[in-house]
Amino acid sequence: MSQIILNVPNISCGHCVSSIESELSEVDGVTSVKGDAESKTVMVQWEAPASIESIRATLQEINYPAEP
Ligand SMILES: [Cu+2]
Repeated sequence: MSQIILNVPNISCGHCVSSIESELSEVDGVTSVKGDAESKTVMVQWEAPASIESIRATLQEINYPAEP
C-alpha cells in the first residue's frame, strides 16, 4: 500500500473536501481519502491498479490539481 499527503490549493471549504473525497474514492484501487480544508491537504492511500499518476490526473480533472 502507498500513501501520500498532497497539497491542493483550490480547497476552500468542507464542500471541496467532500467532492474530492467522493471523486477520489471512486478511483479503482484507492482505499482511503481524507481531506482537510484548513491545511488544504488530502491524504490518499492506494494500491494497484491506482497510481500517483491516476490520482493526480483525477484531481486535475475535477479542478483540484495537486501541487508538485
Ligand atoms: Cu469548497
